[in-house]
Amino acid sequence: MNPDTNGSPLSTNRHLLRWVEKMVELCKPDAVHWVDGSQEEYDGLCKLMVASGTATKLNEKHWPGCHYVRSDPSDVARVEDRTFICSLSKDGAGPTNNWVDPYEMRKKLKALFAGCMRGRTLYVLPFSMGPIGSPIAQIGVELTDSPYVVVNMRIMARIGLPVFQEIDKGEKRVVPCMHSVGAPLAKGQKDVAWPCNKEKYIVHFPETREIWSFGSGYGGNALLGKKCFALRIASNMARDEGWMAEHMLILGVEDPHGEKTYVAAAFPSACGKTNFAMLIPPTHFKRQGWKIWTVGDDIAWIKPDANGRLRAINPEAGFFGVAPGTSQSTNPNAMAALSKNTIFTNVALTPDGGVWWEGMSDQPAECLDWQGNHWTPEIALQTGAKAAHPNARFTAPAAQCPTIDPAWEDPNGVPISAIIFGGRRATTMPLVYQAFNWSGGVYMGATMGSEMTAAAAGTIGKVRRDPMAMLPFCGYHMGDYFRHWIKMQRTLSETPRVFHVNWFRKDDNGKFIWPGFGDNMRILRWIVDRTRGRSTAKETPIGWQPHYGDIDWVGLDFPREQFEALQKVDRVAWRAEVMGHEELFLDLHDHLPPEMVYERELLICRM
Ligand code: O2Y
Ligand code: MN
Repeated sequence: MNPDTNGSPLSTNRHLLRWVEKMVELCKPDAVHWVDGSQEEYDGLCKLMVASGTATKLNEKHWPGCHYVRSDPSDVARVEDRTFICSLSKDGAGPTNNWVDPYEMRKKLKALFAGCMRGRTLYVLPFSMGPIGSPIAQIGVELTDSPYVVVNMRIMARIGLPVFQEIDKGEKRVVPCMHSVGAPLAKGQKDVAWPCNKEKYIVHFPETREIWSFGSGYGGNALLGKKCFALRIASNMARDEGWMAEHMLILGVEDPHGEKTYVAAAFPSACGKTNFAMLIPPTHFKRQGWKIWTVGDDIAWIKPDANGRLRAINPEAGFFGVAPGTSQSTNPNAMAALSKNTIFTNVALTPDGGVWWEGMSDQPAECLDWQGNHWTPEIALQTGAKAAHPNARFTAPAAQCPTIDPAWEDPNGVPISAIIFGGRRATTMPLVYQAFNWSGGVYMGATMGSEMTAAAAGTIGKVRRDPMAMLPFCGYHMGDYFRHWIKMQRTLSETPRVFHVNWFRKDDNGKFIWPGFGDNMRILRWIVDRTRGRSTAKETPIGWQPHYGDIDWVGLDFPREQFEALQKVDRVAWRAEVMGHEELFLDLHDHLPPEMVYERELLICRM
């Protein structure tokens, strides 16, 4: 049967038309919809999802333009164990990625995708990661049978007609992204609210720059522009073309003279990346004229310009943020961003047609939890049931963030002066220190990590290394990735200064020493001052650290002794730390650049 086409193809690109034809032949959808990206189309798809029971329209008065979706309880997060890098050789993917022979995987995918869209519509969804026409932007086309994916992608990326026009110019390579929830419908079979498949495959073919995702409709598994393209495939492009695809937020610090300094920062998951990207400075700083501007909260594409300076774009157009814990007190900018035109997934639904999640505000007297069950504070006390899933998300347009940087869509990106790495460490790692130089900075990023909080036996307190926060997202061998970082310096006239922060050091009573949130501005200011050569520091075995007097303490009672406890470099603890670095390096040894070994040796000598 020929599928119905809701409107004719919106592109004349022969390669695209032929590929769509081939994939329609394989997946056998009932209809094909070429996505134009218009508001009318978005509204129509939302109505369709409401009618099918996938979405609920929220109370228009309090949540204008917002929708609520519950996923299947088995499909609530990225599935790292089902994520594959199918490079030609196993060695190309390295020991930190799942690898399957690409020939075998293609056979498997062909079988999975055969007829997988029966009873559904295939959406041809063109998207640009980065402002359309930017020399740093890249283009993809996602073929998906999920209207939820289309509406989320409209918030998270630039999509539709202007992207088809860009494709038709034929100047840029298009990354093909196949996606199916893997739940074909037989004739007359009623659909479920969140179709998905027990069997999940999130597959990347780095050499041919292809993505195939089957079985999940959720987040990073399904919105293929995000982790799959902007990190796993883009990291391969970046290595081959001399740029960097990083799991980093980008923010601008404006000083009282109006001078802006942009920094990029990599933190592992659950370390407050979105909050840091939207930081509100303490009152005294605000009075002086310091401002923080948000460029992005998750991914940075960083490229040297003609003068050898690194410039970065945020390839995304929205925030796919974790809802629990987000509130007027922790992140008022995120709350403003998500106040309209937002899609909420797996939060709780209140009786007045609004949403709620743990940490947002006082508990509602009752609501429906993320699985549709009646929830009250009493039930929560008795059973421990959460109203929102811990990985519940809001998909909100970045343009709605009050601190969005005026230059956030500059096609040439913003100049990056500093890179910050961070982790969640109760001990050992000081609040802040600066690497001595670029290769020391690469070592700092390569060895970063967080203490595990999962209750799995024997893992609490153990440090999980997450180099540059890229462990789940680097699309090739991690050792080669470090080599690429080292090599980047050769193309630069000026390297960014590199810093490490740890907001999570605890005292002997297990209490956090540092207040965090807005007070992180004090540390950020020192970082900016160092970058601009305006502040002093003292040399320590691990790098440069601020003196007590180098930090602006106005408005915070933080005695010198407490600061010293926070900044302490404990040589015994650091010896154990360096041994921990060895564990990761052993896995990567045959691809490790010599600089990593030398940096480690130097660190040991200084200890
Ligand atoms: O669970 C998911 O699919 C979302 S993962 C995610 C979303 C936004 C930003 N970062 C992440 C991440 O895992 O790093
Ligand atoms: Mn992320």
